[in-house]
Amino acid sequence: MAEAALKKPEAEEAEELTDGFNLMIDALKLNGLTTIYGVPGIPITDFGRMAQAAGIRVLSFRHEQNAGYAAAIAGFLTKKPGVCLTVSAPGFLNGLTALAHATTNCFPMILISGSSEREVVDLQQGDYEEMDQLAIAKPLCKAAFRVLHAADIGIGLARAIRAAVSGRPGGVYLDLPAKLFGQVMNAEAGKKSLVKVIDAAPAQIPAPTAIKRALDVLKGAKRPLIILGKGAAYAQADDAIRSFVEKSGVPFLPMSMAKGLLPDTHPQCAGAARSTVLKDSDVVMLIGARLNWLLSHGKGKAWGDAPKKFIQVDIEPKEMDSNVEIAAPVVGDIGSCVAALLEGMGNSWTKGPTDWMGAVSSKREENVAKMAPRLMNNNSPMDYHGALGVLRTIIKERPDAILVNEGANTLDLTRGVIDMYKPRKRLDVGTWGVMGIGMGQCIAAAVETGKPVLAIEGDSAFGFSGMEVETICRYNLPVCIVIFNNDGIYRGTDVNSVGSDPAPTVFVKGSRYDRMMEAFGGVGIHATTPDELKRAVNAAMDSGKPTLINAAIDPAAGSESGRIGNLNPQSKLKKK
Ligand code: OXT
Ligand code: ADP
Ligand code: MG
Repeated sequence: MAEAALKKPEAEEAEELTDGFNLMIDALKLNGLTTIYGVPGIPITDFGRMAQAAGIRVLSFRHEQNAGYAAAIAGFLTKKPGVCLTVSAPGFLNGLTALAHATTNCFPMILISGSSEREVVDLQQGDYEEMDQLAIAKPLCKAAFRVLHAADIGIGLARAIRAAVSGRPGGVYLDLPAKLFGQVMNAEAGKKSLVKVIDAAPAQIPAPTAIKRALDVLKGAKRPLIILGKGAAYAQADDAIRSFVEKSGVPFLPMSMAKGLLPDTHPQCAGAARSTVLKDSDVVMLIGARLNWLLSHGKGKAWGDAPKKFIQVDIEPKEMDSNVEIAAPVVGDIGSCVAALLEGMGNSWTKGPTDWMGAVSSKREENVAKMAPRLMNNNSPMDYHGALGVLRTIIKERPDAILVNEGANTLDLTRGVIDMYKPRKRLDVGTWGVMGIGMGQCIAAAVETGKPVLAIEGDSAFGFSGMEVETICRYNLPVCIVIFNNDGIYRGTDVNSVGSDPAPTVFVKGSRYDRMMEAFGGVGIHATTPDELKRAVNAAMDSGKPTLINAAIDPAAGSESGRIGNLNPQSKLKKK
């Protein structure tokens, strides 16, 4: 008896052990998830440290929402789930907007949050940061899982990865209670419990009949149009999409984040003839774009009176007929669908009607010519066009740079003015038109691609994530932020006619955002003319140093809600 008791500790010492911390790190690495965006704290502080020590890149933010937006856009850029790591309750909630945003935009992302003890939370006994996080996350994401046993970490992460990237991509929540991290188990058994996800997003091959139907509808068109959405950009089927568009001879309209999939300067690009092609087309083929508010739901004034037939290529069958009848649904992944369409076209496909392409081209040239002189002004204070004129040339000269863009006028005018030349180079507010994606997207774009980043930010938009300039400086990322500072939301000119408080849409006049960057060791510049702006941005892009340029824009230059003023209700009873 005494002998046995003496032997036991020896046997225990000999057993190699692992724990929840290590298993989670091993599971992430096994699946190639080697970057984490997050904010440390109880109960995941040590996890972040250990992950870093194990070779995972851990980017520590100032607010979880920005880390979440970084993870979401990392998912878009890489087709792998972007990982965001937060603490419990408040940190989790801070990350939740980004998780919902990822789901809405069809970006694969996993929000991993530490949580408090189940036994206490479920009895509502007031644990530290008590919250039933799984229940709260569920309606806001594609799937939500909780892992209670260290031996289930491998399966838990595998389920999260598959849910995020297969079919229509989206956000997934993974709940890891504090106790899980410290759970110890046999190292060999732990290793065996890990799962390497094979073929996480299996190809979804379209039915041959669907391909034939789509091509028949396209062939019958007199005024066809192809709309490319960010799903097409996400699919990374760039060559096939380009071949298909060129072989079809059909004008294409890129949605905002699909700009550059084919260059905006491509002869078939109808970006500068948007109203014309929406109104006058008779067959519209959507590739990875939804008929949501951004396309006026496929009906109404924007689409004109002529009857239209829609072809829709999408991985999500339920997307079909969501707003209008889809005459030719093609369900499958875009790579497989476009390859099948190309094959179905054979070698003798007749290009789309040339008179229609000609009409679109002349409308486009007309709009481009109308805008050109406005882009050349060197006014001070700057207007949007003068400032964008120089930034447009900078992107033309540096087509590999990634452009991040948010605001209202700053967003809408940048989208129209700045041509994009390569796929997945334009990142913006996406389906919700959400402000606050800016700095998170800058950080993830720089980290995931290693390319220089130019952010064009409204002063309001920047304020939602501005503190992350410290993060940009801390990691010394090649990010140049240009703030279009017009002293407010849409404009800086509103006045409160009845009291001394400022009007709700205006900020401190003449703010110097450039000094925020200087506070953290980055370069800050105040630019008052397009020439100054050009010099400052070129210097920043050449040096790769974190830079913030405060571009002083005429406070009266913008319009309410940018180009979506029609969605902004105005009271007829308002006191003047
Ligand atoms: O064909 P026509 O003749 O029609 O012409 C079109 C094109 O053919 C032509 N065009 C061109 N011409 C010449 N050359 C070229 N290259 C060219 N390219 C195009 O130009 C026109 C217009 O083309 P476009 O833009 O393609 O077409 P259109 O009709 O605009 O397209 C419709 C849409 C709906 C697809 C498009 O407008 C779109 O994508 N819009 C997105 C809008 C959006 O998402 N906006 C952001 C939200 S606004 C508001 O909600 C804001 N908030 C509230 C808030 C939010 N959002 N989030 C959170 C978390 N909290 C609060 C706030 C606080 S904005 C905001 C801050 C704003 O202030 P800032 O200081 O940041 O910004 P400033 O406004 O600058 O002050
Ligand atoms: P945009 O805002 O650019 O118009 P949306 O976000 O509305 O684009 O639409 C993107 C669409 O692309 C979604 O309906 C989504 O299901 C689809 N999608 C995403 N990835 C793929 C893919 N790999 N294959 C097919 N469809 C995809
Ligand atoms: Mg503004």
